[in-house]
Amino acid sequence: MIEELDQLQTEVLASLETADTSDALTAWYRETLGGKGSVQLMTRKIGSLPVEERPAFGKRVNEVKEALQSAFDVRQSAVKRSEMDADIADGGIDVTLPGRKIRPGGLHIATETLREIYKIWGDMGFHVFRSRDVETDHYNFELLNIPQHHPARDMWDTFHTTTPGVLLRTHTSPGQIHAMHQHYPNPIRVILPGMVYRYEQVTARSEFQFHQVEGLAVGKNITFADLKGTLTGFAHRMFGERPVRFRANYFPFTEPSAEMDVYWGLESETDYRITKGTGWLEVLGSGMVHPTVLKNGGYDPNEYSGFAFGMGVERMAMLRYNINDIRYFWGNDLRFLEQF
Ligand code: FA5
Repeated sequence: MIEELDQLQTEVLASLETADTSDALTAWYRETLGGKGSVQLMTRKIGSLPVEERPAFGKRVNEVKEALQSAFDVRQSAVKRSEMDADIADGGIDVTLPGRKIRPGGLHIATETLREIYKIWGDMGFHVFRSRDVETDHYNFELLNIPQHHPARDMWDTFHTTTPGVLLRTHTSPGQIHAMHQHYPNPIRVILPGMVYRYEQVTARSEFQFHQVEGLAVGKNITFADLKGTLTGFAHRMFGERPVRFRANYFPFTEPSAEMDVYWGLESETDYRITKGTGWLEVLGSGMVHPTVLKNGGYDPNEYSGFAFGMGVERMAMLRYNINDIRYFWGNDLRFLEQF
């Protein structure tokens, strides 16, 4: 059988030498190395060989395939070159025509905003901690003090996978627990960026997938004043002189909790729509890390405290660049994307 294979190799190599056009080469490839080509058919004969002869035959088949492939590559580039030379000699290529314009790519507006956010937090001593998009119910909810059937689960409409207990994270907060497990017992100052997914109605201000940047600071004697001061400092660098305000709120994993709004304005009908008639756009949720969450992360709440926040990146970009509909971000319309 090996002799048959060697003979086949000699024959097809000889026929390769006679293939002198791209079409002939394509046909040669189909008839030899292609799915139903002669070499492939030979390979199938392995089943009819005695078991002890199969390894040697298999090895030889692979050698033949490699040799034929490299002979083909060499032949193909020679044929292409001679076809091109012939084309030029024929005057078929007009080298005086202007070249095709290269359209340089650019960073997506969400990526640019994320980088801006990293820079500001980096300057304040926070480093980036990556956490996963596909999470377990345990991390996304339970360790964050949201047990099964807790009414607060309604705050996050969830995409579940077909594996029970596995879901697409609804927020970046499960990363808090991963960060605590990894850093214990050291103080923590991290931001956790990433895409989050929610089974919710798409509107001018809400998408079903969007970026969040979570923040987490854990240490001794961290207070609510630290939270307010740090987030206000961030907002001033991000949005300049726009006023910010904190509103008391509820999150199961922080106590007390607050949302931060940035002033958007209330002049046009769009302003009314986007700010629900208040003039303010909510950009983040925050609060002091709940003692139960600290404990779940391995930190003793009698000794440590911390603050956390989760901000919507597209909402930040809307404020910075005056974009009045969040759906533009992932609509992939170049007329929008090219403006940034
Ligand atoms: C949360 O997701 C909490 N995990 C935030 C948090 C973290 C609170 C740590 C306390 C401590 P919320 O669902 O409000 O909270 O979302 C946070 C931010 O994401 C919002 O302020 C908003 O800026 C943005 N956001 C929320 N839903 C959407 C949406 N559908 N489309 C775009 N941005 C959204």
